[in-house]
Formats: sequence, C-alpha cells, structure tokens
Amino acid sequence: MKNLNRVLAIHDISGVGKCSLTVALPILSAAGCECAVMPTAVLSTHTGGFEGFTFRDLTDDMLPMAHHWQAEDITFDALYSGYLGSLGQIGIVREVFDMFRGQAKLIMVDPVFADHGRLYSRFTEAHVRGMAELCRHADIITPNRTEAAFMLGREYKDGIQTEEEVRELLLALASLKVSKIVLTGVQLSEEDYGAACYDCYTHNIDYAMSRHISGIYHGTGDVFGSFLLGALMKGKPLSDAMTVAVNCTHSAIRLTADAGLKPRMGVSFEAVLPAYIKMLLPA
Ligand code: PXL
Repeated sequence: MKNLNRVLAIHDISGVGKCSLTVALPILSAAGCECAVMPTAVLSTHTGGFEGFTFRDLTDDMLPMAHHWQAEDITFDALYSGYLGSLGQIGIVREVFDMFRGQAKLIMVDPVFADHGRLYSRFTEAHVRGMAELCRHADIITPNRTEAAFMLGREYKDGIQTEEEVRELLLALASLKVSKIVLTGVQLSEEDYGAACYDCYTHNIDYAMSRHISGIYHGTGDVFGSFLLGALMKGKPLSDAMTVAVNCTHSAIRLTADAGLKPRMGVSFEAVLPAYIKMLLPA
C-alpha cells in the first residue's frame, strides 16, 4: 500500500542544540508522516551561540542520494528544505525539487539564513540571493522577518508592526512568485507575537498570535516549520495549520523559559508533542 505521507526533509544535522533534522524528524513523525532525510551537513552544534563547531559538508552526497531514490522508484508527498550548508546546495535542491515534484503535493522552503537582523555565520549576500531564487520553486515559504527583508533587499525593521506593514511585506514577498507565504516573527503589539500568512489564490491574509516571550530561543523557526508542515500534511488549511504551529511553538518556548533552560540548546518541543497530536485529530 502506498504511504501518502512521505516527506523529504533537506536540512543539516546539528548534533547538539535542537534544530533542523533533530526537530523535523520527531515532529513530522508525531504528525504521522514518514520523514525521509537528505542531510546537507553534519555539525557538532548549530552555528548560533557556540564557538568552534565542526562542519562536515555533504554537498557531494546530495545528488547521488536523489539518483538512487529515483532508480528505486521512491517518491515523496512533500519536499521540505531548510538550512543549506553551501551556495552550491541551493542549485542542487532545485534539481532535487525538479526530480520529485511530479508526485509531491507540496514543496515548502524555509529560507534559513538569518534572524534578528543578522545573517547566520558562514552566509553572505550571495546566499540571500540564492535563497530568494529557490523560494520561486516552492509552493509555501516560511521566512522570518529578517529573511523576508533581506530577500527583498530592504533594511530589517525590528519591533512592533502595523497590520498594513505586514500586509505590504507579504504582498512584496508574493512577487517572488510563491503561492503561499507564512511570515514568522510578526509582532502586532507588546503582547501579540506570532505569524501571518498570505494565500495568493484567495488573497486572504490571516494572523495567528500568542503572548510574546522575550529572549532569543534557538531553533524555533525549524520547530515552527515542522509543526506547520505536519499539520498541512494532515489536511489542515493553511491558516489553521499556522495557528497550530504558533500555539505549539509558543508552548515549547514557554516551557523552556519557565524551566530556565539555556536558549542556545533549543526549545522543549518534546513535551508539546502529545498536545500537537491531539490538535491534529479530526474534529
Ligand atoms: O535553526 C536554524 C539553523 C539550522 N542549522 C544550523 C544553524 C541554524 C541557525 O543558526 O546554524 C546549522
């Protein structure tokens, strides 16, 4: 029998500091998906908040893996890319999308390269342009506010936004020719923090807000993206899936903050998985 929920997650493995594949695997599995992986690099830790991390680039393995899957008639129902370890990987991921887009219902690109107004270590302006180009090949993109601004060649603006500013940003991102955009890190007041989405078919803009928790918690973009994709694979409409992802990510940050855990180690998403699974049950 065909498994209708096989997702290919294309991210790095950071050994410590929960993010990328170490969160995509458990979250997508909790959503009932089979999570296949194409690791882009293996690191001792992620690159934010740790010094001296190891970095094994896996660029040369990516296309051979994809060709093997093709030779074995393996298909994927969704393709999900995140942290890419080198500029060359952006073109390779495009090729992988072309190889498997026939059967895939959904291609989601999280253009992971920056946050809080700064590029992640190892990335340059060329990576920003490459990611903006990769976004054109996705059905859904999930940039944070920094990535959105940089891909549009704009200055990053911090703090509270008006709904009109969010709307303008979403419409500008739609010019990258993606059909659905989920913008994260949206802040509408001191308290209201979350995400906004735009569907270019319906022209609807929706918001999902939760109570703002101050601090910079690592890996939350990957946790959010994985919660979102799992809910979409369960058939939730975009705005409902975004609400699930905002609520679950918020709970994971709340638990981490209340326990006084170090933000660079990632958030306590594990404790939220039972609630997430319940949210995905049919109404
Ligand atoms: O969470 C994004 C991410 C993923 N993978 C690696 C990272 C980062 C952000 O810094 O360094 C290796």
